[in-house]
Amino acid sequence: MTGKTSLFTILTGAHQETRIGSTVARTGVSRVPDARLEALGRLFEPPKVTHATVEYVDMPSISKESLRDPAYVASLRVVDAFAHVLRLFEDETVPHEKGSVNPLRDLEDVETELILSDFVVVEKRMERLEKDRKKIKNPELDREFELLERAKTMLEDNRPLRQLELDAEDEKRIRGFQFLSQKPMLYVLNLGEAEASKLHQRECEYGEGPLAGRRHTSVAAVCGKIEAELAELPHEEQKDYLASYGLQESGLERLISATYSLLGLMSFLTAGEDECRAWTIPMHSTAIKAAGAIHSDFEKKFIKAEVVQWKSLVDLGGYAGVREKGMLRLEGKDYIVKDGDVLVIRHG
Ligand SMILES: Nc1nc2c(ncn2[C@@H]2O[C@H](COP(=O)(O)OP(=O)(O)O)[C@@H](O)[C@H]2O)c(=O)[nH]1
Ligand SMILES: [Mg+2]
Repeated sequence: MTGKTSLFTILTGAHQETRIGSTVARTGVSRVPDARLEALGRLFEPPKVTHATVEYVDMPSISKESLRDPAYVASLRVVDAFAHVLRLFEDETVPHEKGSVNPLRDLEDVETELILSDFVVVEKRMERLEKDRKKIKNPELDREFELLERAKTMLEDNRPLRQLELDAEDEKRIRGFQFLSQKPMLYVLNLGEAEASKLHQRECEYGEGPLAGRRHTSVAAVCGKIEAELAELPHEEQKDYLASYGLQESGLERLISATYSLLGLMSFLTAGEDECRAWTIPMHSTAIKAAGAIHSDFEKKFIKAEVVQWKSLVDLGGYAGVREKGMLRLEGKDYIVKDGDVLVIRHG
C-alpha cells in the first residue's frame, strides 16, 4: 500500500484489467503533457492534436512471493523501466505492509529481490555454458561467460546490473536476458499532503543522498492526495489549485517528464492544418530516424528535412513567417534533431 494503484489511475484514467497468471495488472496510456504542442495547436487549429504517449502498467508489488509466479516475472521482463512508488506519506488509516513507513528499506527490499532473481538466471546460464564450452570451441561462448561472470560478481555484491558498464557488444549479448535489476528505475516519492511544497526539496535530498551515483535511476516526488484532488477539478482551475501549494506543474507532469529523461527520450513535432503532433524518439536521433518514426517510407525515401524550433514558428505566426526570415533550415539525413524541433520531411 504505497499508492501505486491510486497514482496509476490518476496518470492514465484507465480501468481495464488484464490477468497475468494469478495476478491482475492494469495497462493504461498517458498523454505526455506538452505546452509546445498546445501552442502549435492554437496556431494551426487542426482537427487533430496528438500527444506523445507513455504506457504504464499497474502491477502488484515486487516481492519474494510475487516473483515466484513465472507469468508475473515474464510481464516484468518486457517493460522498458520500472517506477517504484515509495511511500513517504504517514496515514494511520492506511496500514503499511511492513508495519512502518520507511522508504529506503522498501527501496532496498525490492532491489534485493530483483538482484536475487537475476542471480538465479545468471547461475543457470553459466552452468549451461560450462557444459557447452567443453563440447564446442566457440569464442562467442567465452565472451558470454566472461560477461556473466562480471554480472555475477556484481550481483553477489548486492549491486544491480544497472551499474554494469557495457560496451556495445556486451550490451547486445546481455539484452536478451531482460534482467530485472538492469531496468532503468524511476523512484516515485509519494509524499504526504503536508509536504506538498517540498517536492523539489525531497527530490534533491534523495537524488544527492541515498540515490546518488546509481546509474539509470531517477527520482520524482509527487503528492498522491493532491494529485487525486487535482484530477477531479476542471482544467481551468487546476493551475490555481497547484499554485496554492506553490507548485507549477502537476505530479503527473513531473512523473512523465522524469520517465522520458530516464529512458533517454525526447520529442519532436510536426505541425500543420491537418494535424499537430508530438513524436517520441531517442535523444540524439538523426533526421532520417525521426522521419522513420513517422513512417518507414519516409525513412527509406528521405530527401531533406525542413527544420525550425517550435517557438520561432509560433512567434512568427507560421511557415510563411519563418521562411521569410530565413529561419526554416534545410537539413540532411545526419542532422541531430533537437527537443522541440518542428520537422517537415521531404521524401521521394
Ligand atoms: N494519505 C494518503 N493515502 C494514500 C495516498 N496514496 C494512496 N493512499 C491510500 O492508500 C491505500 C492504498 O493505495 P493503493 O493506491 O491501492 O496502493 P498500492 O497497494 O500501492 O497499489 C488507499 O486507501 C489509498 O487511498 C496518499 O498519497 N496519501
Ligand atoms: Mg495496487
